[in-house]
Amino acid sequence: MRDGVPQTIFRKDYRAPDFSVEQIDLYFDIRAGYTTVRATLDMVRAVPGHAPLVLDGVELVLESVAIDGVSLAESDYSVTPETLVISKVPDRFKLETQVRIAPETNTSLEGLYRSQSSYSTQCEAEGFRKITYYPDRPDVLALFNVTIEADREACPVLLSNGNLIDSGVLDNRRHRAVWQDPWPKPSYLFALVAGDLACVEDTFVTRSGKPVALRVYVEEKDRDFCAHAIESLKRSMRWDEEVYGLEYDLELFNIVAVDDFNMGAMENKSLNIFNTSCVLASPDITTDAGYQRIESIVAHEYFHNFSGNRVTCRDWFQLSLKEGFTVFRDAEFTSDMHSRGVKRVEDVAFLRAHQFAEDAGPLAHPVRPDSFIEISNFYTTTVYEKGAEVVRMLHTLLGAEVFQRGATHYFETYDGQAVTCDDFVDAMEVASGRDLSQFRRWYSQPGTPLLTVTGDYDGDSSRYRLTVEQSNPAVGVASEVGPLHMPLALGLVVDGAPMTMPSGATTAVVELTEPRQTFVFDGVESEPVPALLRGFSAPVRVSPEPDIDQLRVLMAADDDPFVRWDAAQSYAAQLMEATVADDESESAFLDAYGQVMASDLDPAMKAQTLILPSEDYLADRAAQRGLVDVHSIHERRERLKQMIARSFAEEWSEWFARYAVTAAYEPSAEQIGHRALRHLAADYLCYTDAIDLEFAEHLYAHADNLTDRLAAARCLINHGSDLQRERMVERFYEDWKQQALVVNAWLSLQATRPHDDAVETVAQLRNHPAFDWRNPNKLRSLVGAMAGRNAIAFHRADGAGYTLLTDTVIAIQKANPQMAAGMLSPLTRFRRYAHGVDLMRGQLERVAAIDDLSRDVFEVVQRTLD
Ligand code: 0A1
Ligand code: ZN
Repeated sequence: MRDGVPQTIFRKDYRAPDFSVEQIDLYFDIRAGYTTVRATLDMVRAVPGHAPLVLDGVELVLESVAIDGVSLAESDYSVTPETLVISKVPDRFKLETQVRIAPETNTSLEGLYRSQSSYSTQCEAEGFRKITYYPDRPDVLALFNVTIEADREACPVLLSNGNLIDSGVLDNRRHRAVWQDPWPKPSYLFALVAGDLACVEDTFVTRSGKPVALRVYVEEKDRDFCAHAIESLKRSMRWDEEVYGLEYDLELFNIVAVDDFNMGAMENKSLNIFNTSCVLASPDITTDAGYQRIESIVAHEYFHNFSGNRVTCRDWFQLSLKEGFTVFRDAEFTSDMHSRGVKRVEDVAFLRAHQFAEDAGPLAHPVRPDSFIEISNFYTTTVYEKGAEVVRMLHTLLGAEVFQRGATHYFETYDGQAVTCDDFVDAMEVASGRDLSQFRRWYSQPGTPLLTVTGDYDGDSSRYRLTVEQSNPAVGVASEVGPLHMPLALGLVVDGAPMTMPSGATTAVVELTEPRQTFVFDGVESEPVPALLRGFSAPVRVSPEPDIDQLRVLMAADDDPFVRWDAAQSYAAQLMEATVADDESESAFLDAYGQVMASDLDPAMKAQTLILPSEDYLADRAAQRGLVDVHSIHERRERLKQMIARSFAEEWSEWFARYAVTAAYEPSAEQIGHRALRHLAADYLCYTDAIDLEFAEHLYAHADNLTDRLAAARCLINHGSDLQRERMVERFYEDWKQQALVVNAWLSLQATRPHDDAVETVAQLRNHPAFDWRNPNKLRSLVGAMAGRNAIAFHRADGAGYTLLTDTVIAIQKANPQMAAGMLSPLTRFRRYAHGVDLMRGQLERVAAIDDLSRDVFEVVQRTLD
């Protein structure tokens, strides 16, 4: 580290701000090469005393500073690399500053920067300090007035938050727009966009009859790709009215698409900024999964208007207050719009493959972290997805109606305030009249809890006793915070059917609060198979898993889609993990697999159930038993695929024909389900001997959509001859080189080919004209895809995969610290792997030795190696 060891910030040190800002008037003068920012802050001392004024500011060139109209001399203030300090200020005053910034050379994509031909901002979490001097913390809420001046031709569109209250033409081909946001907000929700963008417009009428203009701004060439985002936005707005009673609070809602963006999207008040990959859609550039992802991200950002913007976070340790809750809200939205079962299964698969691994590794942290060096490193699956699971558990414990009352109470009580996770739980306590103090432990306890279960059936008394013990291996058996409070949505399958509980339903929600607890069920006519976590009612692991006989019962007879899917996953996983292959178990598995194929499950759910557990999930399971051997996992999975392929060879051919979609492409549930089954069949056909992959050539040639094209290309690239692969790679690029997002998919296709030499391919592609080191989507699609989604290449025996990732991280870490730190993530799991522990650690040490390491990367490396 160049400037000494970066400072750790602790949650326990939180202090309310010394000053509040009632209003900020911002003036931007955008010129080629530099921008001048004038800020006038109406400031009030909030805590009596004589504390100096300390403002955050990074990479700003200070040109002037004045208080109440009087310029300050240099001796009146001091400037450090990250602050402006004025030691003597009155209790109420106007502070005026003028700074110069350089968006054109801002490669960090935080603050104001240039992407393609536009200027845009990213201020969460601490980007506003790269725009002007300000108390850049979420508990300082102010009214923002923003004036933007720029060249009329280069930047015909000038946007900021709130309402446009004035605009006009100026001399020298320049023009101006004045925006006023009537809602007080923290600086992280500020946004500005200036550029030459096309606008696609629509209207939404709120339930009380108020029209809202909806505008999506994109590059002219992308004008035709906005319809899906607009429809998704309208559905989200309606859903929030219907489910949460929340009606949009301005007359305008803008979405802007930018190509260079570190994350998916950002919920700036009334001016959401999106990564192009999360908003632009058409059958040729978007997959089925992409359509669904766009809908859920549009919804997520819209829902933040209340969970995040109207009620915001007191400090960044409370990030899950807005993120966990908003992920829960967007998941419920998707479940209501589409299939609840499929959505739950997808979310649990993601949580297990990614969050469980994070929670078991060196970067584990509570949903509400206790300390950080760089907050950008905490936009994690723990804060987002586990945070959402915590909210979901409240929903399960309290029931939908009480939860909804709690949410309404939360939005009403804390409107316009910056609050904490505890305040959220308080609202739920008020609505339910329940004591949730033990439940709060979820916010401070890292690690995935383990439930150890034993069942005891007594036929004479028809009584079944289920004993559940909870522990948390990551933090030791005697966890610091004590046992957690969690809902178990239990069912019992008796004689091939779910038993009706005394409540009349087949599920009983029981509450686990003790380290060890026994639940008793009477009137159980024969030995039951317990379904422990219907709907995955708590984010835990369960041991022991049901045995194969029990899994077969659950797969066939339980009435919960998650339990059926989970049983199928477990069954396949146990078979792949068996130390010796045994014909009898294999044929029993194939028999069960065939039954699912022949079942009347809806197509999307059937596809989910038939897709074997991912290598990531299998790796997480392996890590519970010892070290992970990714090559053995891959080989075992491939072997099982081969078996399934051969056993059902005829069915796969038949399915490939049967599930061909003849109607024009639309991302409807029916078509998506059929394509999923067809592509599953195509994948299995690649493992049968008799085929020369002609079906894949045909699929590509006749496709009218990206989902089919990628499925076909994957068959040819992963299973074809060298010639077939090379031809496909070339043809795909020639066909789609004009569409950046499709080119990204093309990069990923090559980066995820499960073969050693994907490392060399990726290394070479970094020099391809389609690659751009400064663009996060390209980095993620190429190097990120190899490291995160190609275990065979990444964990190559000679360590070339690790070296390639590390070289990339080192190359970008100064220019874009956030991206670099995020990309390091696969290396942080190094303790899990039998293969290459030393090599992986060696690469982390190589990064650690760099002397001008960014704060972001420093923190990740330090916490990992500690
Ligand atoms: N709040 C956004 C995520 C986000 C976070 C940080 C960003 O820049 C570093 C950008 C976006 C969300 O949850 O969608
Ligand atoms: Zn969010």
